[in-house]
Amino acid sequence: MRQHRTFSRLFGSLLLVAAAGIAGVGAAPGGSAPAAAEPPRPLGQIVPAPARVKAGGSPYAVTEGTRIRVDEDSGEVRRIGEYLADLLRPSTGYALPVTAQDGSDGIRLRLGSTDPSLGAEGYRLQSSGGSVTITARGPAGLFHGVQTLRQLLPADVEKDSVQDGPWKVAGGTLTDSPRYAYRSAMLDVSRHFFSVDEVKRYIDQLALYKINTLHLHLSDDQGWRIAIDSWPRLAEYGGSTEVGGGPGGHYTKSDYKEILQYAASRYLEVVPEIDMPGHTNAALASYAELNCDGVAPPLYTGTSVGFSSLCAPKAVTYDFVDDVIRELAALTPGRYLHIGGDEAHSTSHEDYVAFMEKAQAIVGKYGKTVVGWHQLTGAEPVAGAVAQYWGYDRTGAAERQQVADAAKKGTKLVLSPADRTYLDMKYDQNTRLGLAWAGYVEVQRSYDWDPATYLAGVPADSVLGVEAPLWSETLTNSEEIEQMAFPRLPGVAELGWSPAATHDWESYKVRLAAQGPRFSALGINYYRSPQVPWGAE
Ligand code: TNX
Repeated sequence: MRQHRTFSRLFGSLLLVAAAGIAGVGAAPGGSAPAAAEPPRPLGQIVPAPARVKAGGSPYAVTEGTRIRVDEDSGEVRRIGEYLADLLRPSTGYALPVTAQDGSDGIRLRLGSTDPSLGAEGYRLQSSGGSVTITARGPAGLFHGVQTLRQLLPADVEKDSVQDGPWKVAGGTLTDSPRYAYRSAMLDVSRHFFSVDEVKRYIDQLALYKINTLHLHLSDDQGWRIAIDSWPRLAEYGGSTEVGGGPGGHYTKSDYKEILQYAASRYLEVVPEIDMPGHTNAALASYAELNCDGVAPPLYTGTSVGFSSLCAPKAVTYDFVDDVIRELAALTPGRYLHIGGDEAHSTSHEDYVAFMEKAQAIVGKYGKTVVGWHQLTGAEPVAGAVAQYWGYDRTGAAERQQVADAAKKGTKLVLSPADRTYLDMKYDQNTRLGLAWAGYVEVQRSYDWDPATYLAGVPADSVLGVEAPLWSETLTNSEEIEQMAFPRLPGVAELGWSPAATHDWESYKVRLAAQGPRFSALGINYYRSPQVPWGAE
């Protein structure tokens, strides 16, 4: 069985490589040859790997005369057209007018594909001498197709000043749709606070790799980061510091809406997390009545976990949870609300089970679907709940079994194994930032696993998708976020998007290397892992 799987995987990826016409073609990132002499990037050379590629025909060139043609009856398609124009104008220096006028030339964005296999997020990109046409069933598909088009153009296209070009896209057809519906990245804004602009910058980076979910870890021991009108001290006092004693901060409701709107414009759904009943020192410090002994502890700026707990037996605890969830649910258009539930080491098992039962009911009452860390499976997950697995190679068999049993009973899983997808784990012993409790996680280790078979006993269709969490005990700004997220994040994005048959480290590392000049052009501070054959830049 195992042999068979390996064989079919390998065979699948050979097929893909052959179909893409990229066999034997190495990346040529940032070579010293003049750009004009370089052939366009082969059609399959993108991250995440596309589902199907048929290379051939003449390339398309974006020129001074190129127009971006959008369906006239959709404001959303026009907005995607404008987004694409904004991406391409600074580096090409071309006007690139966005027009609803029909025509067979230019870059054409069209809704109304009748191919059901594309689903809500898939697209088809056809490129030839006269035009590039992206078709999809819905706007999210068009948006993902635009990300593909971006990657098919030379990396210089990402720069914010006029570059030489030429701006060619290889000829052929690419038909693409995601393996998993839930492709997520988490940002911990509690341990260190990140500004709205820093979050937006990360959202743009996630969108490039077709991530469609942003999980915001909005509360923890070290800081409460979202304004709640009925409990104002949570943000005002509980948000007033962070790890190391810095000033912290919080999002006002309008800041939060601005993040949501920006994420939505990049087709990401925001999943807000209020971590409970543990990881709650910021709340406990803000309101004495939330503590079992009625005494508020001081604010906390260290990095220990597991010492705080809401008071499960007290009625006021559920008034608090109800108010917070009600206000957050009203602000959040997405389907999900994450209630944490991890590392509740200061809550008895009995209290934990009782608390999670009540908290889940409150989430349901406000019309949202519960997401919880996988410890939720040690209580009673409600029907429809999603558990996020964050175990690692040393996670015990009993704990894994509990997760598998819950999956068999209908709990869906998002996989974020700490020794694979935790972007805050150090790459190796020389990594300056990050933690190492789950071991070192180099680029190959974070990419080389299969979500469908990772947890024994879990039905394949229980897996909703994958997430790459970024905890911020050691991270204070975008430069540090990027050093840890890049280049591992694109690998997790590929696990979420690309068919299993494309999975192959040897070819992935070449495609990843080709992203290096793009990271640089975007100003992304990435880790130059020795496992990846980066070219000279
Ligand atoms: C474990 S993962 C935690 C976080 C820490 C993280 C650091 C999880 C659900 N809990 O509280 O920030 O490790 O890697």
